[in-house]
Amino acid sequence: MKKALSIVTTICLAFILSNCNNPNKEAAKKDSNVKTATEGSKSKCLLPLTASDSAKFISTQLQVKGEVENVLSLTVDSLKQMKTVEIDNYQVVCQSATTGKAGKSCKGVLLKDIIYKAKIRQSGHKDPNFYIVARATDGYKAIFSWGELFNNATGENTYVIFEENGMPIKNKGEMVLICKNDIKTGPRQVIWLNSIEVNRVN
Ligand SMILES: Nc1nc2c(c(=O)[nH]1)N[C@H]1C(S)=C(S)[C@@H](COP(=O)(O)O)O[C@H]1N2
Ligand SMILES: [Mo]
Repeated sequence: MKKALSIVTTICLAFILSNCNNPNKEAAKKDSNVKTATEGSKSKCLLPLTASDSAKFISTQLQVKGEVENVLSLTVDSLKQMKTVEIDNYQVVCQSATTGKAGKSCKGVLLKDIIYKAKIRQSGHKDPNFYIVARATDGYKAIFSWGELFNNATGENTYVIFEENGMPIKNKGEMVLICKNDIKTGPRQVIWLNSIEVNRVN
């Protein structure tokens, strides 16, 4: 009898606790009618956006910030002043697909060179534990580690591009981050790129 009573009490307590007001839940409820391109594309890669919708996501500035000595605000014009590279046969392959679209030729700057310009606040060679977050205006993001960019072939294959097949990147731009040596290039391609953030793992 005593045991049955304690089971009932436990169930009641669990029920009460699960109904406690969770502020995150409330915020999520409130914003549930505001859909970003990323939320709407859980299964698709990008929402089928009209030109005027995608215009809202276009970013003309790229902020480089976080654990850096020089916070930068870059534009396509400032990237053009840096060492630019031609990238041949870049193919976007979605995580869920086996084959991608035809390869494109692109023009861009190595992400590594951008981060060199901003200069990571690194105290010495025993301070390599940084991660770099590339974010887009729709909330999409990709991460890279310091080791990948500065001590691995990925660093030679990760670019911020601003031209595709000789043309400025319009409705998916103005700048796009790509990592050419990823097996599936879709997940770490960041369209509408607007920030690069350097963070230290403490
Ligand atoms: N900003 C942003 N970038 C993004 C996405 C997104 O939803 N938002 N989707 C990704 C996915 S899942 C894929 S497969 C590719 C699709 O790129 P494409 O439209 O150039 O083929 O972009 C990636 N980059
Ligand atoms: Mo995708």
